Amino acid sequence: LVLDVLDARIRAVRDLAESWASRPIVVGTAIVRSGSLLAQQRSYPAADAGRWELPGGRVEPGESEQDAVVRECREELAIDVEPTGALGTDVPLDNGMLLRIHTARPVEPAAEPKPVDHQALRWVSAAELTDLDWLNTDRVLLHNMRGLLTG
Ligand code: 9L3
Ligand code: MG
Repeated sequence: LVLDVLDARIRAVRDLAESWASRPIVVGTAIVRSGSLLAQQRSYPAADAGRWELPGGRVEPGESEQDAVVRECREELAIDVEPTGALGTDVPLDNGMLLRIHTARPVEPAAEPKPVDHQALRWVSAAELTDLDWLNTDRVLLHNMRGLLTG
């Protein structure tokens, strides 16, 4: 009986780990230039309109996270970036996906990003980070964002 209970526990933990590992990934991108971080203001859905996030979106089937970072930054910012690493830990989203932040550098620092599908873009200094009304999911990573800007 004890072994049955243990076995059930082990199975439950393994199932949880597997369901977590198989969650679709949404990549966010932390782009730093001259000591500021690029944030964008959502225009949809209505519940999130006006709130700020790191650029990014869902990783498509067969696509690497790095490829998704590059594609999303082209689509949303109209700039080319090169992924350079990871930031913070995964944040669970309401829709069952996981938000995972990558760091990236603009390939051409002089090319100014444009808000293709968003209300606005803003380069934010460490001191200004808390001025923005971040999405709750991105707010979780504020201390990581600050660390990126203050070294
Ligand atoms: N999301 C949260 N924080 C972010 C990003 C890029 C995305 N920094 C959430 C918002 C949506 C979902 O992930 O619920 C999919 O993102 P998108 O495809 O609407 O950008
Ligand atoms: Mg997006």
